[in-house]
Amino acid sequence: MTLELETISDHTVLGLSDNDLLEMYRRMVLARKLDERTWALNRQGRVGFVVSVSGHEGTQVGAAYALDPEKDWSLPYYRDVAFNIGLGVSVEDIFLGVFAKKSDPASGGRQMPGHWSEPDLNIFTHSSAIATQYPHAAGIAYELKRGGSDGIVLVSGGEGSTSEGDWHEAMNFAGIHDLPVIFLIQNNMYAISVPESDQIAGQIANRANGYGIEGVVVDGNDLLTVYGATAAAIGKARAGEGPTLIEAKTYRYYAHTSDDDDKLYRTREEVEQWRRKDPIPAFRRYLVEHRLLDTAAEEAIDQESASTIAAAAERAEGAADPDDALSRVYAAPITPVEPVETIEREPIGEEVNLITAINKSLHHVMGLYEDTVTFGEDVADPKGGVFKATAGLTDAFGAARSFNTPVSEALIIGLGIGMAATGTKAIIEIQFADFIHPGFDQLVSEAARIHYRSNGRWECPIVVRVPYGGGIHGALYHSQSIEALYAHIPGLKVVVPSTPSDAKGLLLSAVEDPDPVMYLEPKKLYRLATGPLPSGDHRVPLGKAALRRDGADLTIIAYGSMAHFSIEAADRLAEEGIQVSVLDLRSLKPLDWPSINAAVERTSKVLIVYEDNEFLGYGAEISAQIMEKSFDWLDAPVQRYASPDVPTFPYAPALEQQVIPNVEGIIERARGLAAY
Ligand SMILES: Cc1ncc(C[n+]2csc(CCOP(=O)(O)OP(=O)(O)O)c2C)c(N)n1
Repeated sequence: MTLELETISDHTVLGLSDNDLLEMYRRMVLARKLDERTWALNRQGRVGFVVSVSGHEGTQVGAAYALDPEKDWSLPYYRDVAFNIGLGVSVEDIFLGVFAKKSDPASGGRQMPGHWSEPDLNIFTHSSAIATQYPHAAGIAYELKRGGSDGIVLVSGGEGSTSEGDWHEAMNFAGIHDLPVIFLIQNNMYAISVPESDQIAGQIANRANGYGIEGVVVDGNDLLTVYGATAAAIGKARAGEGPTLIEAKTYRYYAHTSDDDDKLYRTREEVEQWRRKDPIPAFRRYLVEHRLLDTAAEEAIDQESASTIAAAAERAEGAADPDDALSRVYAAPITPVEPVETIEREPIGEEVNLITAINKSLHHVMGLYEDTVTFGEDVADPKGGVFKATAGLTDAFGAARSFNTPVSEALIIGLGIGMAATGTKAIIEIQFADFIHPGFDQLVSEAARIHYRSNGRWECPIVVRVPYGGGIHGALYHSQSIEALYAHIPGLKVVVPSTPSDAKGLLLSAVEDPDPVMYLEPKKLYRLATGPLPSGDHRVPLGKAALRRDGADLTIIAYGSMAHFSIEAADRLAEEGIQVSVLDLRSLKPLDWPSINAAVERTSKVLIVYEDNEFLGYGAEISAQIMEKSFDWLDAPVQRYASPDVPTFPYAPALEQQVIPNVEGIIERARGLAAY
């Protein structure tokens, strides 16, 4: 149900003391003066970029005042200057961000100003991508609820953000699970230049109804009303009664940012009209009427704010500039040093196929670490995943640790990111690689960048399991190879097991790693690849290739199902007297360069086999590195055998066979290379 909340005209009903009111007023004044100072610095050319808060102070100070940063979490958006002041972020820390200084606690100068983050106050880092914060909020709220905390989450954004899928997916999930989360939408009627009429059909708060959530509309310029609505929503969430959507109607007085010219899309009359509803004079009048503020007290607050700002800006401007753009890409950087030059011995263990190994390894790792959860589409029992990878996990560990999600890939990955912020390790399942694309933004713009963009203050340890690849007649949408897209991204690690023992070893290492790891499962091998599954805590280090065959004539570099086929090809070539090494990469990022280099030095000829499209595929990178770094050892050009430039893979068996690399093709190319 949507409620239009009445303006609150008496603070005593809210349980606020006189001091509370004065403190709220002080925070609004501080935020306004900080904004004005930042604009002035921008015009003087001393700071690069301003995201203005002026006009939103009533909403932001009111909402923040209702939170308890000791146990509550906040996910602000870029305009939330006053909200952050309200949470306890110091003016100096804000200026360190504005001046992009090394000691900027939010990002060390790596992000634009206004990209808030403060682990000590439970303020989670955010990006510039509109609406990506909502699934994170849902993930944090899920963990607070699962852990039995009475902490709640407040996530904030503009009205434009409610047009993004991430917002709807998070609202839906919050509604399904009755999560303790408040969606605060600051509706200032413009998303840059786009007016509300081009953005939203109907009313934002009404959208809550569709998700089983209560929606309320408040006058965002009325501090007490916003405080009252937020406090009520928080009380409800703490009592386990679920989420609330608060739509606060407000206005920004300046352009969207210092790069915008609002005269193009708003009249000065309109701005003036809204300035007459300015939350600061309105609240000042309230305080004066209630004899809480006189001229002397007002001037004292003005002066105190001005001097706080002047001193903070001066100190921040004089602080050291950042000088290190290269560190903290990974929480645990891995640089392989020792090459593998001997065939990896098969471990001892029960003989299983790849999918059974993955299933048993998930059971093992979730038993080992209580802070793990797994979720995705169809993951929960009784189905246990469309490939049965997660079968039995709900029964073994409970519905809170192994659960189904809606069909919402951005949400699925975003939930994991939010959970990671609370210290929980999500082992996410994406049903098919072909359907990960809606989650691309969450992986690339969020998970991969969280450590870097927070200058190392947050980690994002998630494992994203993804069945990928062809050879199973899955056609165009159940066959894709996605490794090159993700291995390209700094901050992500990408692994591909091709044997049951590696499936376990890489899973355990991925779960124990503090960075986001994409764990690609070659689904062609689910039943085809069999081998021993070691018992106990078997680990395969990330960034270490395996030599599967040793031969002096040439090396095939492959991974996933193509490693499997390359071994078969090598066995057959041996019968013809051609001795082939097969290097199974296992880790695509980090890449085991020393082992590749050693293989080049041993055999001087290299064929790279991968089933993705050849053009700009993963093999192109290996080939380029060999040419650049090991050219002198080569006796022949490095060759690639991969899929041609067509969408992978057409359905009819005859069509798929025409495109996907196969054993005969490997043999043919290896023969040619050996004879070169
Ligand atoms: C996903 C995405 N698309 C586009 C942009 C560019 N952009 C930055 S701010 C903005 C408008 C956002 O408006 P709104 O959510 O209403 O917040 P406001 O700035 O008005 O407070 C756009 C389109 C972006 N940052 N992210």
